[in-house]
Amino acid sequence: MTTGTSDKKILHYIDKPNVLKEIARKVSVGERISPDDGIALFEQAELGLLGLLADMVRTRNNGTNAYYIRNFHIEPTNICVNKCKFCSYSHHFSPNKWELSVDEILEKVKLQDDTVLELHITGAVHPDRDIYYYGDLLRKIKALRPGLHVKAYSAVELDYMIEKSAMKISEGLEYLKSCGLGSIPGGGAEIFDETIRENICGMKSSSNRWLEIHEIAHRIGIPSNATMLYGHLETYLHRIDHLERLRQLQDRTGGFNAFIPLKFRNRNNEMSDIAEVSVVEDMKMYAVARIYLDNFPHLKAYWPAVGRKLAQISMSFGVDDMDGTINDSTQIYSLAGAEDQNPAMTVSQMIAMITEGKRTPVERDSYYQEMKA
Ligand code: V47
Ligand code: SF4
Repeated sequence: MTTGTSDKKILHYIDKPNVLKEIARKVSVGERISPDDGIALFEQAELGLLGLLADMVRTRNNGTNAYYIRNFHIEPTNICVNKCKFCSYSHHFSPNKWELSVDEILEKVKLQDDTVLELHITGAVHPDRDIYYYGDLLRKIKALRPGLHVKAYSAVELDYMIEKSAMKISEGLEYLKSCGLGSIPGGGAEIFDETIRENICGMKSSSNRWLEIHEIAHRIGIPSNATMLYGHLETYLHRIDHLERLRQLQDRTGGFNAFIPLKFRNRNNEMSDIAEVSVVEDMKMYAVARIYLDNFPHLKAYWPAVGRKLAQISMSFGVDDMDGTINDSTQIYSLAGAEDQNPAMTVSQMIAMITEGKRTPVERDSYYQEMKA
């Protein structure tokens, strides 16, 4: 297989250590890289090489397209049974404590115009709310806006509500699907390594449980995303272990749409003593994820978390999805110290950001179908 210009540029790297030469060869012919290769990329490859290799994979999957969606978030509550050390959002750390009523949530839905295609619902794990509460909420939202795709409830929220209702995971997911659940967001994955997970979010659902919930969701026709929280206590080995577990699951089901690396932000939480990683480290993370996850169709930069500038640059390191317009509807990252305290982007700002990054802006729906003007 040839890849044109990128192939020629890669010759520039022929003097690199053998291991990088061999990785470059594998990527250029579409061969899967190994966990050791992934570590070598993190440890030895300079950004120029990473950008080229990630760009090859991105181009193969998505051409010059960079996708965005008109979307908004609803965070129903920040009252949480868990106490993750990195969290600035839950009632344990945030200055505010809230639980929206169903009517208040429906009011927020009514405020959005018909061009908005997707609602992302996620929040804390409320001790008193069960699966019927959340199923009923989905039904009411769909009754109000049948065409709105609802991507809702992280695997951690799902684990709690399904367990509370004494259902099997498959029963709980089937029930929520029948109420209008369209897909599952990628939250709660954090870092799969059990020792680090225990340290930073020991009360949370286990890694195996997170993977099991996504696997069952895929089998019953509910697609999902996957995330990884990076830039805290984890090593490159832990990052590759996380990517490897996701790649294996995706080989079995093909149900993941996008992978979203989430940079640890250190304001107002119990891990504030840990410095945030550099932009170089962020770009490495995007590029290695794009190269390693050869079976994931999309790599997303979640701009409210990393800032617009970093998201824009990430398009040269494998990213093809800029998430969406958001409409100032999420607080998770503003509370943790992100640059945008009221995240909202107009479609023209989104198009300008993508065009300046030399990509083709494509408005998408939740299934990555292009929206025709
Ligand atoms: O699981 C919480 C993360 C996630 C911090 O699927 C933090 O399209 C960094 O998963 N620093 C929830 N990260 C958000 C999420 C998400 C966001 C956007 C799109 C999608 C999608 C999913 O936020 C949590 C956790 O990993 N998080 N606190 C923090 N201080
Ligand atoms: Fe609760 Fe989620 Fe915050 Fe953990 S990250 S404390 S589960 S809201």
